[in-house]
Amino acid sequence: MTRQWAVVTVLAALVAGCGGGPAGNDGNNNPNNPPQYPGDPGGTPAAAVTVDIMDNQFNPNSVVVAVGGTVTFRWVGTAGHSVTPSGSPSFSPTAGVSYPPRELVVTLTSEGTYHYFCILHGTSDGYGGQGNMLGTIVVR
Ligand SMILES: [Cu+2]
Repeated sequence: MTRQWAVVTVLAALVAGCGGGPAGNDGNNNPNNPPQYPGDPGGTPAAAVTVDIMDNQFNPNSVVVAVGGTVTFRWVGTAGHSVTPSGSPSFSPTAGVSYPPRELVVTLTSEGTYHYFCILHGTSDGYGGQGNMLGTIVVR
């Protein structure tokens, strides 16, 4: 293989990866291949953070808050999106498919790693989803 072809092959692999979400997460309907939630972003826990709900991603998709801190979800995209907890621990309140202008404030009172997704553009533990709207809240 020439060097040129090697470059083309690598670029093609990168482009393919962008369309299908994280590598290894193509089989969203496969319970043996569950969605991969973002990891702990590190850093100092904040008392209050804001997550923008874009078309179609949570930005940032992983945050660290202190115990008793808040996450404010702010709908800024034009499409409908939900904030739906996945697994345990869970949080409340949550939001069904909603449109801007809307904000949802969640207070996290217990340490843990919380996962959530959009029911239209994320996945629920490997079943029936599509896309890549997955988010993580780390409370510590
Ligand atoms: Cu969505």
